[in-house]
Amino acid sequence: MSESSNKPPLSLSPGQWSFTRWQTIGQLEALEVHHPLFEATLFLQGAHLTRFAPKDEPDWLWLSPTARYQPGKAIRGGIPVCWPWFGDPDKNPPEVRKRIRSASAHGFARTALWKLEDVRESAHEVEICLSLDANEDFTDDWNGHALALMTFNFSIRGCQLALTTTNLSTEPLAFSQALHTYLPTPDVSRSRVLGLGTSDYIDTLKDWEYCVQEGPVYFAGETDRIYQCGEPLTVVTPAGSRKLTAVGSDSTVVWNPGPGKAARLSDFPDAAWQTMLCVETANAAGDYRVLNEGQSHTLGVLIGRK
Ligand code: TA6
Repeated sequence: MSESSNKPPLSLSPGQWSFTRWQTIGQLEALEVHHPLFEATLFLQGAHLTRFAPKDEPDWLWLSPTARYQPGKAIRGGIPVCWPWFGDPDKNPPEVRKRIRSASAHGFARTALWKLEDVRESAHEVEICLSLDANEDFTDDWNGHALALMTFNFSIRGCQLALTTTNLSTEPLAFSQALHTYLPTPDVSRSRVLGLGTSDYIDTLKDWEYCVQEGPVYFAGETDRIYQCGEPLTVVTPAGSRKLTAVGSDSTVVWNPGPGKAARLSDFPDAAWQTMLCVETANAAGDYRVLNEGQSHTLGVLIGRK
């Protein structure tokens, strides 16, 4: 994570931005970054990064060709922010579950409108910070009060995300979360994830049975696992390798819908399961976090070159 000492200079308003500009895509507001060294697209809804590509390189993130850009609709692809719970509410630990009043998966942050807090630009990087005050406006979904800050740092090295949660209530706050990264591959059947070699995991497709990983994770149809591991991972595809380095995480979700679920997913072409995979930096299952009043926790990931 970039230290405050070497933060790029602050640009106070859109008029002073050199590389960043507002863009309307579909019905949503986005920030487009056109830097000499990289490009990125970031939506205010969900603090949702949908595109990051260093100059002269293909996009590092997968985005559905049938994604929709409508208020209240999660964008399929990029890096959805799953917060203040991950996955099915009923599959969360009781401490997390008791705060959830919605039946929706992955929390409300990814469809909420975040506030732009800061844009910093330099010859080498762009940093963008957004906030979400999860207050009484969200009581239909959740019983809690917390501030979420999402900081994105883009450079030629890659893109790093940091999601900091601060408990603004007087009660301890239990929550789960994930940075739900979609990655592209020419062929998922010839792709693998390295670094989970001996980890325990929950196989959500085998009635949430506990299993032990042996060696690389391959994809032979639908895969949906919560690994008890927060170590650096390498995703190897026929197009090359990508390294994911986590911060504040001891769980990683690996997912591919396979042909069956792909046909049931929204905004997802039936054959698209063959050209994507998700490696999600998380605090999921037993790795949920509890914050006392005023305490903070940061979940982060650096997506970089191997
Ligand atoms: O992270 C894996 C997962 O929980 C899968 O079970 C699948 O549901 C995926 O997330 C996508 O969820 P979404 O709500 O974005 O369609």
